Amino acid sequence: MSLTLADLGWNEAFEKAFRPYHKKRWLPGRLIRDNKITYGALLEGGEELEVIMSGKVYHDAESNAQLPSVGDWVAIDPGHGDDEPMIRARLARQTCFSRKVPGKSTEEQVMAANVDIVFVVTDAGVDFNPRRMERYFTLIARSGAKPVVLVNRADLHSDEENAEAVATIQSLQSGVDTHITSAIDAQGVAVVRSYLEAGKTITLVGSSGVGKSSIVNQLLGDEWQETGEINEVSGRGRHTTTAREIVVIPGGGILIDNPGIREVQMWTDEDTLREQFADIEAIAMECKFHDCKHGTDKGCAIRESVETDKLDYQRYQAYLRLEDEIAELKRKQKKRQMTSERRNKRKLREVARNPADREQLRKELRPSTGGRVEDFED
Ligand SMILES: Nc1nc2c(ncn2[C@@H]2O[C@H](COP(=O)(O)OP(=O)(O)OP(=O)(O)O)[C@@H](O)[C@H]2O)c(=O)[nH]1
Ligand SMILES: [Mg+2]
Ligand SMILES: [Zn+2]
Repeated sequence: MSLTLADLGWNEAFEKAFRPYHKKRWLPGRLIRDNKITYGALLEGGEELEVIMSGKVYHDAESNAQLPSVGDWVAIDPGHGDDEPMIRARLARQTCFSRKVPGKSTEEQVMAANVDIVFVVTDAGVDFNPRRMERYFTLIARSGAKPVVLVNRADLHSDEENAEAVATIQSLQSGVDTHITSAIDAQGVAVVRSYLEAGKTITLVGSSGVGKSSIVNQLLGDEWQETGEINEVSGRGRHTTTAREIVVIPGGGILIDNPGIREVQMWTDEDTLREQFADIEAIAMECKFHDCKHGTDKGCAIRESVETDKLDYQRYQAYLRLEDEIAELKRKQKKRQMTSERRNKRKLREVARNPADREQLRKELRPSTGGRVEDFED
C-alpha cells in the first residue's frame, strides 16, 4: 500500500507551514510511535523511519506537551551517510487531545495530536458513568476534535438498557453522534466505518476492556492486534493495550488506539467548562443576585431548579467539582512551573542524542515495562 501524505492526514495548512523546511530538503513525517528515546515516523509512501529529536526542538519546547507527540507532523532531516534521521521542527497542531498527567503533576499530557474525531467507547453496563462522560466531553471540546460515542458490548445488554444509555448521553451533550455497537457480532460497525475517510484521524478512548481494540480490529477487517481473548498457548488473560498505536486503514482513515483510561483527569479552562455546562450557566443567570452563592441565598434559580428536578443534582455537583479541579490546577501550575518530572525527561532526551548512552539507557529501560510515562492506566 503506497500512502500519499494526504492519506496520512496532510493538508494545505501543513503544506504551507512546511514550506521553509522543504527548501532545506527536510521531509514531512507523521509521528506514529513514541518510544521515549526515539520516535517512529511515517513518511510519504508509507515507509516507517526511526527518528531522534534535535536539540533545538527539545530546547524550544516550554513543556513536555510542546515536545513532539503521537499524531504530530514534523520536519525530518534525513541526514547524510551515517547520520541519524532527526526531527528538526514540529508543525503547529491543528487539534490536540490532552488530559492532565495523572497524579500530583500539573502538566498537560497530549494523548493525540491532529485528531479529527474522538470515539469515546463505553457500554450500557458497569462502565456507564455520566460523570466520566461529562469529563470526556469537556476534554474533547477543548481539543478541537469532534466527539462520537460508541455504546459497545451491546450484545451483553438489553435493547432498553442500550437505548437508555444513548438517551443519557444525549442529555449530557445534545446532538452528539451516539451509536450502539458490538465488536463481537459486528453490530454497528458499518456506521462506525462511515466515519473513516482518507486523511481523517480518529482516536479511541475509554476504560480498559470496553472494546476499543476489538473495534479497531473490526474496522481493519482482520486481526491486527490481540484483544482480550484468553491466549490458549500462554494461558495469559486479557491483552491490554499498553501504548498508543496508530494504524492506517486500507480503505482510508487513520486510527489511534489508546490504552484504557482509568481516570479522566481534567485539562481544560474555565471557558470550555462553562460552554460545556451552558445549561447551568443559563440557570445561574436567573438568580436574583449576580453574586449568588447558590446556597441558601434568596431567589436562587439553581436551588429552585434542583428542587423541581429541572436540573439534575448530580450534574450540578459534577460541575462544581470540575470547577474546583480547574481552579486547583491553575493554582498549582503557578506554584511550580517546572516539575521534577520534566527535568527527568529532559535528562532522558539529553542522553537520547548520544547513540552510545542511548543503547545503555535502552538496556536499563527494557526490563521494566511498568511505569512507562505513556501508560494511561494510572
Ligand atoms: N460480548 C462482547 N465482548 C466484547 C465486545 N467488544 C470487546 N469485547 C471483549 O472484551 C474484551 C476486551 O476487549 P478489548 O478490545 O481488548 O478492550 P480495550 O478497550 O481495547 O481494552 P484496553 O486495551 O485494556 O484499554 C475482549 O475479551 C473482547 O473480546 C463486545 O462488543 N461484546
Ligand atoms: Mg486495547
Ligand atoms: Zn443562585
